[in-house]
Amino acid sequence: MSDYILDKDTKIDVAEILKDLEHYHPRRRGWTWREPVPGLQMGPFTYEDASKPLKDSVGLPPAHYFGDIDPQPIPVITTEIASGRFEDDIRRMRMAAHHGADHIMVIRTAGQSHFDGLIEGTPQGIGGVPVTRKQVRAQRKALDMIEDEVGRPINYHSYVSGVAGPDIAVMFAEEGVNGAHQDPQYNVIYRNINMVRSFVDACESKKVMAWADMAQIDGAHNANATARDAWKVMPELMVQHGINALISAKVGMKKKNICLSTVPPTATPGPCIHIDLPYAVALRDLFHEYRMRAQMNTKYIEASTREATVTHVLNMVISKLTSADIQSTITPDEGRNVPWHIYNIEACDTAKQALIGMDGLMEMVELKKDGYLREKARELKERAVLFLENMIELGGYFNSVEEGFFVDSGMFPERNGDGISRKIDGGIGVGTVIKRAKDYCAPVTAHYGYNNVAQYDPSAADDPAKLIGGCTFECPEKIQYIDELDETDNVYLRMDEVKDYAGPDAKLIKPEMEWLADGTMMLTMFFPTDVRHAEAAALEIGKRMNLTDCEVINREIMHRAEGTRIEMKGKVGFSIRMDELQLPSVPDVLSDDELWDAIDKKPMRIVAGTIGDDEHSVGLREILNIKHGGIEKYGIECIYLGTSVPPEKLVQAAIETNADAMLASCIISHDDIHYKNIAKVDRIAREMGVRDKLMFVAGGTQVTDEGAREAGADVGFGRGSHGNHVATFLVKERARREQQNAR
Ligand code: Z97
Repeated sequence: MSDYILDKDTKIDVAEILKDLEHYHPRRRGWTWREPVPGLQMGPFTYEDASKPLKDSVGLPPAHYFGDIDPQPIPVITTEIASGRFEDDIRRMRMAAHHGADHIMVIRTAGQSHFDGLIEGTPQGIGGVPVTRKQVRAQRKALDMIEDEVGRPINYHSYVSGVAGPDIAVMFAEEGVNGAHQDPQYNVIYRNINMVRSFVDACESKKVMAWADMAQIDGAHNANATARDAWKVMPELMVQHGINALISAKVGMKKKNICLSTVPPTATPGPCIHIDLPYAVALRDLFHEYRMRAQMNTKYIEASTREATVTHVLNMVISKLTSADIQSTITPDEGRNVPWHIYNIEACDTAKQALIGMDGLMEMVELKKDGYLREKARELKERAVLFLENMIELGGYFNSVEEGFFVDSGMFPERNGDGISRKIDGGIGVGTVIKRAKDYCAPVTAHYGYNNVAQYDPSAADDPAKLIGGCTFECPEKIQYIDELDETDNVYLRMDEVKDYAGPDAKLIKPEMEWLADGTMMLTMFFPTDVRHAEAAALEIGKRMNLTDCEVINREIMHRAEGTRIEMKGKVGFSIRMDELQLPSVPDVLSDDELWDAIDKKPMRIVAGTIGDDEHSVGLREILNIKHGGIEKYGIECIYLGTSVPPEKLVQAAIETNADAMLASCIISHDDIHYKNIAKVDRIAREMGVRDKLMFVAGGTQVTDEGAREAGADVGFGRGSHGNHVATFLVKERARREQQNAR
């Protein structure tokens, strides 16, 4: 086994993950929920609905105001990752985990439900990427390392539906996949896979998933996404959930592992909470024994990330007012159809921010027990029950599907006759279900239904794999691992093409949105014109900036004639050498707390002015004023002398007020007047015998630290300096001088 481990400040080396994959086996099975910590104390706050904090993570942008805390909500947070290159997805998973995702869902983009077996290797193919054993193993291995890094188990997830469902379920159980979508209704309705076959396969798949303690997500969200009007299928959604949940429980899945995939069905500008909340309440009433996987509404999402984010947050208000055990975050990715790193991460942050922001909400508010909410919820449940009764009258599920009962655009019992209809003796895999022969025997663990093991060994009746000394579930070394099969389409070739950009020792760098070195960047621009001209102008600008593959991915009208906001993607054709980058120096700054503390312990007073004939006071005020984050903020007493202060007056004022420091600001720089005036202050202070006692800080847009020190100041602050930089210098310099004097 390789001894590769992650270093928190170094990029993950995907090549290392791929090494020795043949012998890698996952270290655990099963789904993990977060550990709630009621009354969690973090920084200055107490949380009611938070879970165990992470060891290493990236907090929300304002976290630094609160001691860099990163509280984690209770629901598991999902991110869906599938850029098409699993090797790139591994890096995205690490970023997502650090932003709070602990459910990484790899979506299939190849219509894999129609593949009748497992796919090996890691083909990129055309038209989508299949989920394969190698991909799953590599990603689980990477996630095993990432979960150590963040200090929380990460659930890895993909799909078991489809003609090869049972094969995939077995592979997932072997490879330590922790959750999967499994719903025979998905096969039937959306993939036209034969219904008899789908339900038989579902039993086998669910049995395997139950053995592996995997969480299951159903496919009801697809009805929302497919229906003409998503809110009209609310009664049917409950029926779909019920069918899959009950079959799963009967096969032996624990109810706490059966998750309903629920979506607030409508979106703004509809009055969405008014419609979605009664539905959410009804669903939780009916299915209180099961878990809720709250996905966001994707049906009505457009390319505006702002809009998608608000929808996401409104959906999470519903989650909070009702419940969500898993909170999904697919959001703008899906609407924009651009699965970019930043959108995965932003959506994780949106979930974390919204849920933590609503911490403790239900201690303060309560959903009404009567009136519209409860009446509407009851009505929806009644409609669902009627739907079920109607199915029974028709002879059951199969007949109802033939009758086009599902995804009809009418709100049941209204019917518009436009539901999806499938034939009992039609669809992919029709006629493939064969009754098991009397002597049928499968020496495998977690097999559904009749299995005549006793004919060989009665003592193996409850443990068929005993016949062969354990199957792949008990003996992972029996798993047949097949590496790449396609010499022209595999991870090694893809990685070779971008090797100079990859890993901790990358030599080159390019902007990236989706795949390593894809060169893609997004530009946001505003044009004072209508949408057509704006779009054409954007593309022309892309061309003149030498970008290739320019495409407008979002356009928002500010006013039909006055203006349009455009977001455009394009690719740069050049790379930058890492060793030629000019790295900005790291400013030496103490934290706000440290600065407050230092001034609190020992007060400080300064005098300040723009010196010579300089009337430009804006910069100095930025450095001094509390309003602008200046040094006053830390309790430093500032005596502002005004503009055009003669150098001798600055020194005198410092003496008269018994100040610790003089701050001289000089913007005008022709004939080096700024440095000449700095030198004057220094000379006068020396002549008056106070230079040693006074710290002398110079600043201005044309002032450099080096130039200011040469002219006689103790330090120089140029463009981009802030109050905390100056305060840090003053506090540190005072301490240095005190130490020096003590010696
Ligand atoms: C999600 N946001 O949460 P194929 N089985 C079920 C599914 O829902 C799906 C598949 C299989 C969505 C993402 C929609 N769901 C995508 C119950 C897909 C996928 O290989 O595309 O046929 O299977 O899931």
